[in-house]
Order: sequence, then C-alpha cells, then structure tokens
Amino acid sequence: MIKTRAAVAWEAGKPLSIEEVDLMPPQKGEVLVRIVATGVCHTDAFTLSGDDPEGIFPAILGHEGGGVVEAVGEGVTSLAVGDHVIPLYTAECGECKFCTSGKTNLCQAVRATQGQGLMPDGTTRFFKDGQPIFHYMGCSTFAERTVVPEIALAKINKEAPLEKVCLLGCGVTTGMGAVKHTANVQEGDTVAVFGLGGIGLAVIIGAVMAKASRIIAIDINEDKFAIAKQLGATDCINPNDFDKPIQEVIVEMTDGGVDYSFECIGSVKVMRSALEACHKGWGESVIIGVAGAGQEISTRPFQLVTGRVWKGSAFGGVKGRSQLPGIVEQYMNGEFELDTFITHTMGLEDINKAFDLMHQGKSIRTVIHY
Ligand code: NAD
Ligand code: DAO
Ligand code: ZN
Ligand code: ZN
Repeated sequence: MIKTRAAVAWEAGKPLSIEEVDLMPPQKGEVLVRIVATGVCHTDAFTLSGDDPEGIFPAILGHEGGGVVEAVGEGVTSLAVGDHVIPLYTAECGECKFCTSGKTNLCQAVRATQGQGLMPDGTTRFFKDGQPIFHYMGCSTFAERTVVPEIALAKINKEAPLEKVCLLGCGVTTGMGAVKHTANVQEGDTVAVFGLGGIGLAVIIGAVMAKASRIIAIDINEDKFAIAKQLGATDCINPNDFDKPIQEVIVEMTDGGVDYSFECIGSVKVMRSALEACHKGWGESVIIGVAGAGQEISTRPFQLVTGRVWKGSAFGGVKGRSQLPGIVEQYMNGEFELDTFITHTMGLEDINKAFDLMHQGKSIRTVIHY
C-alpha cells in the first residue's frame, strides 16, 4: 500500500476530512497518478450535498485534475512514468459501441463500475484502516495520489501548466465543447447563457471563438457580470430585474429568440426558460446543468412542434483521449485563456473553504494545489 493525503467525504452534507489514506498500487490496465492540482466543480458540491442519485459514501471526490504518472499497472502501453495527464470522467476506450458510433463521447467501457465508485474489476483502491473508500467519477482528484484506468487518462503536453489546464478536465472543456460540438454555433449566431459559473463562462468563451454576434449572459448574481463582459458577453441580465419571465425578455431583445441557449445551472425551471428563449423554427437549447435526483423538465410540446430543439451535453461532447490533448494545445497557442476562471487557489487542507466560496457565489473556480 502507498500512503496518500486525501480529502475524504465520509457522509453527505458534512465537510471533507483531510487524512492520510492507503492506496493500492495500480492493477492491470490502471495507472497511478500524482495529482498536481485540481479544480472544485459544482458537481462535487452536488454529490456532497446528497442530491446526486449516484452519490455514494465514503468517497474521495474531485474530477477536474491534472497530474503526473508515477507508475503503471500490467498491460498499460499508452502511458509511461513521467507523462502528464488529465483524468477523464468520461473515458474513451475507442472500441465500444459508443466510441465507434461516431455519434457520442459517452464511452461505456467502465461506466457501470465507475457509477458505483469502483474500479473496473469491481473493487476500490482507497482504504482507511482497512475500510474501502469509494472512487468518484473514476477520478478522485481530491487525493494527492489516485489510481485511474488507462482509458480514462488523456496524455497532454508536458509544457502545459497543470495548475491551470486541470480546468480542462471538466468545466472549461464542458462549456466550450457544448458550443462547438453539441450546438455547433456558427459565425453571426445569437446565444443566451443561463448561469455564469465556470461552465457558463466557458460557454461564453466558446461562443466568442465561434464568432457569435450576440451573447446574452443571465444570472441572479450580478457579481458575475464583470467577468462575463470581460470574456465577451454583449448583454448581462438579471431575471429578478423584470416583472415577466426571462424568456419573454430575451425573445423581445432578439426579434423572436436566440439561435442557441445553454442551461449551465441545473435548474429544471431555468431549463424551460432556456428552451423557450429560443427562436421559433430553429432555435436549439442545450442542457448542461445537472438537476437534482428525481426532477423532471417540462414545456408545452408545441414549443418543439414549432421547431425548437432540446439537447443535452456531457463533457462538451469531447472525446477525452483523442480530443483533449488538442484543446490543451489550443490553450498553449493562446486561443483562449484560463486565468480568469481561477479566482482562488489554496492547499488541500483548506478545501472546505473552496466549497464555502462556491456556495456564497464568490468564486468561479478554486484550484487546489498539492
Ligand atoms: P456554479 O455554481 O459555479 O455556477 C452556477 C451559476 O448559476 C451561478 O453563477 C449562480 O448564481 C447561477 N444561478 C443559480 N440559479 C440561477 C437562476 N435561477 N437563474 C440564473 N442564474 C442562476 O456551477 P458550475 O460549476 O458552473 O456548474 C454549473 C452546472 O453544470 C452544475 O449543475 C454542474 O453540476 C453542471 N455540470 C455539468 C457538466 C456536464 O458535462 N453536463 C459538467 C460539469 C458541470
Ligand atoms: O455515460 O451514462 C453515462 C454518463 C457519463 C457521465 C456524464 C456526466 C455529465 C454530467 C456530470 C457532470 C460532471 C462533472
Ligand atoms: Zn465538473
Ligand atoms: Zn468506449
């Protein structure tokens, strides 16, 4: 067993506990990664809250990391000690029906065990005093060392700063990818972005890169507007400033609705607004936010009959092993920036403060440095 420092979620709704845990060496097809930095995403908070139907405890959360390979298990051929990697909560085996479909990034090779907090052989690698601790989304980046399946690691440029490109392990790739891969926004299109956290701001970056003509940013926390404008939002609006539904406001602002909208909150009520803010005949709304267990979306079917389209997007439709290294290169070439997202940095011992800052609406991303 290897000893590693980790933030353990012993039960839902309780602060994480920083402790030394035991970690088994990587088994067949697995890789030991020393995590250099990890972002804290809203999805970590969602799972910790107890609202995640797949939430399982005790667990080591975290899924937005960057690290260095320290050891490889039997049969691992695509990675070697010293490689720089980003763990992927959506693996890419390249062989399953999903990977070969050409239609989705949702590889299912390790999905079943991953959803149960287990490695592909059905067991965990983390233990405390002999008690198994579950993995999270196949990543568990809130541990200084973690074990990840080979097919769930993207090998990236060693020159890339891991304390920044870790954000490409979830939030930034999710938002930018939803614009490019899921919606395929084109030059001149109009866009509405609901929710200006890490995901929504990354949608704005993606929309700017796609040369959208108008980017309407919507949030109930106006503190988010300055960064949204800095990144390229053309209009920032607060639904609480209007005495009519926000979709009506947007339809009026845009002569009938936007070409594309993105829900980046996880509110089923806002998902409806986002759909109904789309233009009749062609407007498309992409759901990115993750709603609480058991919640359902609704609208009048006539919204769809009259040409609006409702879609969803996971990890921005990006295939992690084959496409994420290229996104890291785009960052290295200065095609987009990451600094604006990183509002706070801290050590693992302060990780509960990162959750507090998120809940208080004071952070975009806190990056934990090990
Ligand atoms: P965040 O908490 O940082 O940001 C959410 C933003 O929404 C905040 O700025 C908040 O003020 C705003 N907001 C809340 N209620 C609102 C309302 N009624 N109207 C307008 N704005 C409102 O979260 P994040 O990290 O950006 O994540 C956003 C969502 O995306 C979460 O649900 C997360 O679980 C999900 N997510 C999905 C994927 C995916 O692949 N689909 C990946 C990562 C995160
Ligand atoms: O293949 O069934 C599947 C699910 C793959 C994971 C998709 C997760 C997307 C939303 C979670 C937010 C992640 C941080
Ligand atoms: Zn995330
Ligand atoms: Zn696959």
